[in-house]
Amino acid sequence: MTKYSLLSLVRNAGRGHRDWREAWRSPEPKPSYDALIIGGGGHGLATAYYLASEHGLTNIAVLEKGWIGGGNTGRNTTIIRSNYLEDASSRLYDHAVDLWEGLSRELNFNVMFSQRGVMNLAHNEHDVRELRRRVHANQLNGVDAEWLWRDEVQAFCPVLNCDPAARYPILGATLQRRAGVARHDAVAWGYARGADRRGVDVVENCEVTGFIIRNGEVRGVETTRGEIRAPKIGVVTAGHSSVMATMAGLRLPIESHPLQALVSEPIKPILDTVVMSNAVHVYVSQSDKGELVIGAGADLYNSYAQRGSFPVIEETVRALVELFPFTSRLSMLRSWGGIVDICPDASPIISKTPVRGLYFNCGWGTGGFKATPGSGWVFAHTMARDEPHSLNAPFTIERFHSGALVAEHGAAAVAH
Ligand code: FAD
Ligand code: PYC
Repeated sequence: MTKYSLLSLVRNAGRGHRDWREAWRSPEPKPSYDALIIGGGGHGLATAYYLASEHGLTNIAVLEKGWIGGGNTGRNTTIIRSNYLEDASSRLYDHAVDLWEGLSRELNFNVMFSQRGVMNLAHNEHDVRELRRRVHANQLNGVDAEWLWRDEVQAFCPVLNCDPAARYPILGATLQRRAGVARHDAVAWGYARGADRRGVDVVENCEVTGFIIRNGEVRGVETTRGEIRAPKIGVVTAGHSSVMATMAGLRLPIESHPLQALVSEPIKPILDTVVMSNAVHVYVSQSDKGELVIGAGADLYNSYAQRGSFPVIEETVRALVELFPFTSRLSMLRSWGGIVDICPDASPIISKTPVRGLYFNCGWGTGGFKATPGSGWVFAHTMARDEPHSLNAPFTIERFHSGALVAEHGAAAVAH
């Protein structure tokens, strides 16, 4: 600890929880801006930050119906990796990992990016073939990926049940060492503070209820706090993308499902990597507080409720105990759900729309947290230049007409 941070700690401890400087302002929305972002999750806030920092657009606002980070950004299990199969996805997600590596410094806010590695387990011959194919594809794309056989998996993660007599024995695993986890709230807070300091208005408790569209061009939005005009509007409302599209007279090829997660009581450090298994279906990491952070597949029905059904939790915990038998005596503390918008090819839409000036960034499904900085970066480019960056050009809405899908169901690694 430096002399200055010690002084700051003493000064702040001495005054109790009073007179904290706001990390970002709470401005009244202005009647008009040069651009609006709808949705104050990580992706929306990152878009606003990069619009200001990379493209000089500072007369802009983020409109959030609740509180920033209260959607999927604050509800996810924070796994970050870029080991996707298709070239287009590898490039997009790996660009995000590059940005994650410098993000705490860029924002001067500790997002606690911890590159502890992510393993995807193989439990049968099909898994082995499919995952090794992905390792090869990743290596060809410059994404760090390794294949581990069972003994190497056991050495890398000693608490994992690698008994060959297990019901679904572990035959091997992929390992991406640059992958890991980050602190989800800090990502929203860091981008909000960074955007605010560049002049962006972050407006919470402001729900968008309609679009003002004239002659095929977007002119503004109706909100619970009045009408706000802008010639460019980016919609980044995971879980409600179809709802927003309908307001603009558009239809998206998206299905919305609940996705749940849960945490155990805190325990001493025991798991220093991230383990994902599709076959028994669970993924798990250990938080800095000591809780095991656990998730699995989406609930199969469509819903806009931010909670799922108990059988999914039961199945998830069963899989957890199978892979980590020591967890059988752990109490679970709490569970929650988010709503994930899933495209037919399990890849996102980052795109212009048939309405001029209206852009959508959505469909990240069960796996968009990892992309947050990269998604904001390319979406800011798309909005500022009115054309996609080469990194997101394959992810337009038109692909559902042309058939140029980016099929990533395997690498999405979460059943839906
Ligand atoms: P959000 O954070 O949901 O932000 C959208 C915002 O839009 C919300 O705050 C919402 O209130 C706001 N909004 C909606 N409608 C309106 C309106 N009309 N007006 C104004 N505001 C509006 N991804 C990973 O990469 N790794 C993981 O480990 C992972 N685990 C997950 C686990 C769970 C349980 C869940 C639910 C998701 C998980 N994901 C994971 C997916 C990831 O959370 C999302 O893809 C990502 O966080 C989406 O970020 P966002 O900023 O687009 O959305
Ligand atoms: O995309 O890696 C992922 C993920 C893990 C948990 C939910 N999504």
